[in-house]
Amino acid sequence: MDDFDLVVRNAHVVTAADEFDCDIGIREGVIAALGRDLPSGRKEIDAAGRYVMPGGIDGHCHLDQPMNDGTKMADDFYSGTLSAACGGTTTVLPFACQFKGQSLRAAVDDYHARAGGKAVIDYAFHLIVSDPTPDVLNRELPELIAEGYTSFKIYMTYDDLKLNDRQILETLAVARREGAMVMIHAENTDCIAWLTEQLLAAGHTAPRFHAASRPMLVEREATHRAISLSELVDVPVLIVHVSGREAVEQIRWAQGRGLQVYGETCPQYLFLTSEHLEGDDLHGAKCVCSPPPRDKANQKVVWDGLENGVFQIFSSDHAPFRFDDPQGKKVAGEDASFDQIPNGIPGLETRMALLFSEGVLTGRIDPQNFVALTSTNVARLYGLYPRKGSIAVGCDADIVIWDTNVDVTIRNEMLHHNVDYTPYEGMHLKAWPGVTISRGEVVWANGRAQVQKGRGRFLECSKPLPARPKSERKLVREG
Ligand code: DUC
Ligand code: ZN
Ligand code: ZN
Repeated sequence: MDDFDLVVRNAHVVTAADEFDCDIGIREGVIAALGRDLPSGRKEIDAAGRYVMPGGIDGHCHLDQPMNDGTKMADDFYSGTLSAACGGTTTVLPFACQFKGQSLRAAVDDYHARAGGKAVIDYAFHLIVSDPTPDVLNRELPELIAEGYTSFKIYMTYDDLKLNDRQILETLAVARREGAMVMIHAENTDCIAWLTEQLLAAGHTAPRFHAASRPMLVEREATHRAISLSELVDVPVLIVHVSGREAVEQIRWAQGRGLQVYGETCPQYLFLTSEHLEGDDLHGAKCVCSPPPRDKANQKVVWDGLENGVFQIFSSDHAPFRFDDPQGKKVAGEDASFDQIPNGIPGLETRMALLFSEGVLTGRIDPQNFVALTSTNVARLYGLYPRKGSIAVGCDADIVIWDTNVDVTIRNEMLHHNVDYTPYEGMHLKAWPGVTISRGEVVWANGRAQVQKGRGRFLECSKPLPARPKSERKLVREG
């Protein structure tokens, strides 16, 4: 009789804090022992010489999110989570999005129906609050937070989603009282509308003008305002998908003043620039996302922010729209103007390898920081720690074993998403996840997915400690 279901032998384990060599013994999906020369497992994997890290947690992705503009997301919970697993991610947090006029509860129920029976790795939901009526703020949101939906996103732009400053204050106050983490999409909506009008009137309709309609000033102003509103309410906030210097400066300024302002960035701000939107045909639409990618100098600023602690998390912001598809990037036809192109790019499967290859292997990001940015901090910020986000006794056995002696050229056909392109086509990487283990089950190995549809479990999130205002923090341990 074996002691373990699975033993990962000779692992070079990296966590957000440590680096050590050991065997990992897994029983019933949980890490049961770390040690040298552990007894046998029913199944064994020899990881000699390889980095073994906590599975990635993608804290920002969009899967099968209902749309009301004629578009349809290309990935549902099956293709999206399959793609994530093949890229070394073992937990995803997509968004249950409230339409204006809809109850939050209805959005959550609908989203469960979309996820159930499909996901191949574990998942939790963020909420998107777009209609903060008194009933939503006083009843629905507190009830949902208590049930394990402990983070939500609010938007400062998009007519269908945006909140005004008064609504933001009221929503932040609920987050403070109830202990939820608030993610903010910070772009000034009126500036974007005004610039868009000017550009279209001048006949500037090509995809590249998407970037011109959302310059960094627009992000800077909204980021500053979001920070100010959160300071007024005395509640932590997380600024998502930060694109470059101007927003980084605002976040660093706030952090320097002791405010609890967290930052997220994404691969598109390290590896793409606004030049990827160029061309007079629609091809630039493939890289239309918001905020838009900036320039090379800003890529450096974002790399610096990952190194020096401005950013706590690195997420894909996977928002999958097919290019050659009337429900995707071409929803408004071949001659669409930039403002009619759905915003978002795919990236669930490439997120981890891009940062490992171009960050860790180049020495820009140390291995512990890589784990923090891609897994541990995500778990902490969204109430999944310590079940997720580490390699320690008692954690779910969510593990990625890295291949680092490889030469991978990214091709869309090798990816498992349902999108007909990747923005990273042709990039050469020196690392790729060799094995992904989700709750003790191998879901990706030897270049093959081994997944059972629907095996992924919904995760209720606890109230995250980083969402608690410093003024209210007290650590209590009973017993
Ligand atoms: N914001 C996101 O978070 N994702 C896709 C598009 C957007 O504007
Ligand atoms: Zn956003
Ligand atoms: Zn997003």
